Amino acid sequence: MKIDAITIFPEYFAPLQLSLLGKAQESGLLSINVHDLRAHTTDVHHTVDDAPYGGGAGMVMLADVWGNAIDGVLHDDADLIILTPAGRRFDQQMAEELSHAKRLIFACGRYEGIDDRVREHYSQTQYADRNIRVREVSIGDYVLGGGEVAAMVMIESITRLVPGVLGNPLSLAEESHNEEGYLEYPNFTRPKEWRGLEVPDVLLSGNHGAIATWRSSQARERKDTNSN
Ligand code: 6GU
Repeated sequence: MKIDAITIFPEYFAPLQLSLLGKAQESGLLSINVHDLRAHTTDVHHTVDDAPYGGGAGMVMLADVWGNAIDGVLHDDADLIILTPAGRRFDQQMAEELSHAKRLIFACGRYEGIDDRVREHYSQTQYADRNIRVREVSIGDYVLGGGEVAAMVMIESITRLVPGVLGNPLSLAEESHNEEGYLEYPNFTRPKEWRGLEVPDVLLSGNHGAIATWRSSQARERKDTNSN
């Protein structure tokens, strides 16, 4: 999988070099390239935004600068993801879908977002015919300062589903097993007693049927407790 991210703050993406994602890039399983939007500005001040037509608060990012930046990384068979709090909510199902993609391009908007003609332009049939699909995505119902952190959340959750990226594929199988609405059960490790709190007896019983039953009832209870 090849990932490009376009941003005015490339430094935000430094953590992607750590841990399993860093290893997956070293092994060639994954390539992640971060691009500075300002490299595509056309004036001496490196302007990336301007006041909105029609008035109102904040600034809007320039279509021309974004168009130049996106054209620089665009390939056939790509998903162009525009990060905006007004987008479709990201979830595990979208992560699973995007984990099969060949190329992902993340456009990280700041301020009041990107001129809407960018979305409109890359949604045209000439791009659809090249199997380029545009989507606006949000990671949840709260407002961030920009799309960078949202893109990183998506990159981490998508890439760990790419075969070979996660250390232990068994935990993936168990996760998908739990996808139909069950949150995971509580886990315990040594010691058997900690600050007066004991590990549930059933987990020490060696009775795998009883353990499975206990875990599924605990997962259900946890889901109820933590539901909004
Ligand atoms: Cl993708 N961008 C911003 N600015 N805020 C968000 C978001 C994205 N997703 C949730 N909140």
